[in-house]
Amino acid sequence: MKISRIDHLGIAVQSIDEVLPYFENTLGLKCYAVEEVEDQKVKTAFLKVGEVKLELLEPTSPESAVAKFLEKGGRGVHHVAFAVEDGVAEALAQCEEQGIRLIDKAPRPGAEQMMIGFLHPKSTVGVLTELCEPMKK
Ligand code: CMX
Repeated sequence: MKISRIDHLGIAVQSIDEVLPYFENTLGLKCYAVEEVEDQKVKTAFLKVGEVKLELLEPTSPESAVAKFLEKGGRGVHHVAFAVEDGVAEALAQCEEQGIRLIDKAPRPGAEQMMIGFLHPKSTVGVLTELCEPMKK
């Protein structure tokens, strides 16, 4: 697969409203989009740091993967998302061929008009890994 860049870092938070002053006032970053991703049961807020984005993730349901992560004591960086040039479907297929455990067998829609697919952290040295590409127009 060809990874072109880190697209974003996902950061799990209990409340976007509570943490935004730190990112905006202390770090001087600007939140440019807030979006709910129903499928993933999260509300997201995006900030740009150069080419890389930070995605703040607030669970919208106790069933959310992010809610479970926070409940089990997880804090801070939740996942790393790589932009793939040859498409998420192809990248997932290549990973599966190499014995990597997939969370998503096929790409699904995520925030920011991206198609996404997750690899299981047990297969990726403990780092929950997202592969993503812009949705086709
Ligand atoms: N990073 C690293 N490890 C993680 C993790 C994370 N974010 N989340 C869970 N784990 C680990 C746990 O620590 C646990 O390890 P141990 O067995 O050693 O304790 C193991 O994975 C299993 O964890 P679990 O609590 O039993 O959680 P689940 O199996 O129910 O779910 C996962 C884990 C990764 C499969 C699930 O969180 C998932 O499907 N994630 C992908 C979707 C997602 O995260 N969506 C939110 C973001 C959406 C977006 O960006 O738009």
